Amino acid sequence: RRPMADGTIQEVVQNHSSRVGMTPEDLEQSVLEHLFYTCGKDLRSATPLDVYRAISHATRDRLVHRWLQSKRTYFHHEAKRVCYLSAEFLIGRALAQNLLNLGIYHLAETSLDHRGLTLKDILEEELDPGLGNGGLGRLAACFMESLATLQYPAYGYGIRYEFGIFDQEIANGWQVERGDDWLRRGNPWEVPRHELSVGVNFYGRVEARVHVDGTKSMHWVDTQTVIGVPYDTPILGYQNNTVNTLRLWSAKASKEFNFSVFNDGDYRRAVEEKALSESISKVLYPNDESAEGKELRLKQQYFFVACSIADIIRRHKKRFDTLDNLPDQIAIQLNDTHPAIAVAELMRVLIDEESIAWEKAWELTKAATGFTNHTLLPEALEKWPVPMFERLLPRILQIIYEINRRFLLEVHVKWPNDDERKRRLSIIEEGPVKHVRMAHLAVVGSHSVNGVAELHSELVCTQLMPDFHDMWPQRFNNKTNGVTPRRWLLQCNPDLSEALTERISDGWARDLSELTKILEYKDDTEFRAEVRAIKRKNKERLAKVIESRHGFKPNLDSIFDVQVKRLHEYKRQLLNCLHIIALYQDMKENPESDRAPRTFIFGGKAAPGYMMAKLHIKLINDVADIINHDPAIRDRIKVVFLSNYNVSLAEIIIPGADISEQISMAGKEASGTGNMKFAMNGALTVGTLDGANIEIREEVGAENFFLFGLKADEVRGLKGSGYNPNHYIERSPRLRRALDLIASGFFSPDDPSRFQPVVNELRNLDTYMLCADFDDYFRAQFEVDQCYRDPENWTSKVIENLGNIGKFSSDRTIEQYCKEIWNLTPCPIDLTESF
Ligand code: BZD
Repeated sequence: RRPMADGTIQEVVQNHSSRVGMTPEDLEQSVLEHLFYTCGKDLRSATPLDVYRAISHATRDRLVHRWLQSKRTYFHHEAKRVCYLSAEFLIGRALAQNLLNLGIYHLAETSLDHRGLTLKDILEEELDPGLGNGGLGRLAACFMESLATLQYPAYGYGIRYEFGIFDQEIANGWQVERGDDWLRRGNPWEVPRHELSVGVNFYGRVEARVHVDGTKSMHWVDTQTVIGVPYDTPILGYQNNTVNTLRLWSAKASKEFNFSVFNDGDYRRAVEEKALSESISKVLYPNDESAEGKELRLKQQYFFVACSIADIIRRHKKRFDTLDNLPDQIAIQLNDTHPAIAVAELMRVLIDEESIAWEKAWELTKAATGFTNHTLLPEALEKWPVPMFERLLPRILQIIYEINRRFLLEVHVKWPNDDERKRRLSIIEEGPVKHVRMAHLAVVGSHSVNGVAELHSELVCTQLMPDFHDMWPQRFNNKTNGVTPRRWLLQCNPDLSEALTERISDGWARDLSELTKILEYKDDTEFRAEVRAIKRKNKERLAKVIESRHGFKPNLDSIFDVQVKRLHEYKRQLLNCLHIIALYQDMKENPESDRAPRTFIFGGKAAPGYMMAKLHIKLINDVADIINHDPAIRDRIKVVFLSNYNVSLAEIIIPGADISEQISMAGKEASGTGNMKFAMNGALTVGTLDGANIEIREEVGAENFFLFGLKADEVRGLKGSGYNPNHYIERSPRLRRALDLIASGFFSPDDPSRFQPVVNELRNLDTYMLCADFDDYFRAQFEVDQCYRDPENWTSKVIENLGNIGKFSSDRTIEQYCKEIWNLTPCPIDLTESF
C-alpha cells in the first residue's frame, strides 16, 4: 500500500480496495472497518444505528475519489458550471439513493443478509433531512440529481438549517408542531470545510471616500460580522462518475466571546450576541406560499447569498486573473426570490471589492443570472420594508437604489412621461412605508425569467408581470418542472421498475421517454395482471403504515384516493373533504347504492400560523372519526390523515395510490410535481386544468385523466363579474346538504360551532371557488367509481399514463435549462485521466 495523500486518483483506486472496491468482499470489509473505527463497535455490540452509520461511511468512501476527480476535471477543462441558489433543498434520505446510483444496492442487501440484517430496516435509521417546505425545495433536490446524472458541472448553494421543517403530530385531530432536530444522530453525508469559511457583514454604515484622483469609493464600515461555514454533501449521478457538491452554509459567531470580561453583564451579553449571530441558520421558516416579513428571514437570505457569491468569486479568481469572463464560466440560477439579493450582492462585490466600473459590473451580473418564479399568489411575493433593509444592509440598499435609478431611466426612454408605468415597474414600492420588491430586482438583474409550467409561464407574462413582459419579452420563457425517475420510480417502486426493465430493458431510468416502449404491452394480459399485482403489493405496504398508526387496516380492494401536499386553501383539500361528506350522505340515504369502496388518504403540513389550514386538518380528522366509526358505512368509506408527510413517507404513499388528487383552483398552482410522481407510479389523476396537469393530460391523453372544473380564464372572468358562491349552493342540493351538515356541528359535537369559519368562508366569499367546481368534481369522482369497476379498462389507463409520462423527468427539464438558459455542456468524469 502506498499513501494516498498526494497521489493520483488512480493510485487511490488501485491501492485502497476496501475504500473503493465494488466486490461483496470489499464492501463487507469496508462496513466492518467503519463499524470498528468510525463507530467504535464490533458486530456483537452494534445497534441498527451503528450499522447505518457504517454502511453510510462505506458508501461515502466510494464517492470520494469520484468527487475529487469531478472537481479536478471541471477545473482542468475550465468547464462552465451552474450555481443553483436556493433557500431550500428537500433532498430526502441519502443512503438508498447513493447505493442505487452507485449500482451496489443489491450488493449491500445481500452482504447484510449474510449477517442476518435487513437493508430495508437499516435504511429506516436515517433521519429525513427536511430542509424545505414542499415543491420548491424538492424541485431543487431533483435538479441536483439530474444535473449529476447528465454530467453537468453544478453546485447547489443553500442554508444548513439546524432545524428543518417541523415534525407534525396530530393530537385530538389538531396539528401540533415539534422541532426537527435532524442532526441529533450526526450526519455521515456532510463534510465541513472550515478552511473555506466566509465573513458576512450586517448593520453598520456606508462611508464615501473621495480619492486624490477625484474618484469616489464606498466603504461599508462598523459592521457586525457573522462567519459562514460550508458543509458539503456529495451528489452522485446515476451510474456514472459525476459527483457534484451541495454546499450548505452554517452561521458561526465571528469571534469567540470575550473571556476578559469585567462583569457578569458583559459576559452574558457576549454569550447572547454569539447565540444571536448563530441563530441565522437555526431554523427553516415553515411558511410556504406566503412571505415572512421577519428581519431574521432577510438575514438568512443575505447570509447564504453573500457566502455563495464570495465562494463563486474566490473559485473563479483561483483559475482566472480576470472577472471579465465570469458569465462564460458560471451561471447563477435564483430559485424564486429568496436568493434575489444575489443581484445586488454580486454588484457590490464587483464594484466595491473588485473595483469594476458599474456598467461592466451590471453587464456581467445580468449575463450570469437567471430567475425562476414559482408562484402567482400575491401574498407570496416578497417585499422588504426599506427602513429594515437600510438598517441591516445599508450598502446593499444603496446599490438597489442605483440599479432602480438606472432602470427607471431606461423605462423613461421607452415610455416617456408614463409615471404610472414607472410606479408599477419600480423596484421600490411607494407608500407610507416604502418596500423593496424582490421579484422586480430579480427580473431587472437577470437575462432569463422562467415559470415552471406552460400555463404558469403564460400567466407570469400576462397577469403577474405584464409591464416587464412589455419591456423585455425575450427575457421570459417556460421550463416545465420534472422529477427524478431514480428516486420517484426506481427507488420508491422497485417492483414496477423491475417489471418495466424486464420488458423494455433498463434504459428508461436514464431516458424516461423510453417508457413509450411499454405501450406495446398495453393489451398483454400478463403484463396487465402484473401491473395490478404490483399496485396491490404497494397498497399493502401503505396499508401496513396506516394500520400501525391508525389501528385499522384499509380494505385493499378499495380505491386508494390520495391527496398529499402542503395544506393550503388554493390546493382545496376542503373540496376533497366536501366530496367525502356528500358521498357519506348519499350512502346513508341510499344504503343499497352500489359504489366502489374508497380509502381517502390525506397528508401534509399547514404553516403553523395559518389558522384556516389548521382548521381544515381538524375537519378532515373529525370527519374521519365519524365516518370511520359509523357501522352503517363499514369499510365502504375510510378516511385517514397521515401525520408528518415528508419525502420518505411520500416514497411509500405514492406507489400505493390509485387516484391522485390535483384539484387546485385553476390558475393558482404554478406547476405541481406530485402530480407527475403519482402518474409515474400508476395512479390516475383527478384534476383541474392547472399548472402541469394540463401538460400531463396532453401527454397521457384526455381519456386517461379525470378532468373537472373551471379553466383559469373562466375563473378570472367569474371573479371579474362578481362571483357569488350562493348561486352554486342554491343549485346543488348535495353541496347545500354537505355544508349544512358541517354547520350543524355533526362532525364536532363537542364544539358545534368549531367549523363555522369554514362554512362562512364558503358561503360568503369562497375565495377558491369550491362551490363553483363542486358538482363537476362530484361527477368526475363518479366516473372514477364507474371506471374502477372495470379493472381491465382501469389498467389500460394506468399503462397509458406510465407510457406517456416521460416528459416529466427532471432530466428533460435540466436539459432545457442547460441549453436555453445556462449554456452548459456536459463534462464527463473519466477516472483514468490524471491531471
Ligand atoms: O413550487 C411550489 C409551487 O406551489 C408548485 O406549484 C411548484 O410545482 C413547485 C416547484 O416549482 N412552490 C413552493 O413550494 N413554494 C414554497 O415552498 C415556498 C417556500 C418559502 C416561501 C415561499 C414559498
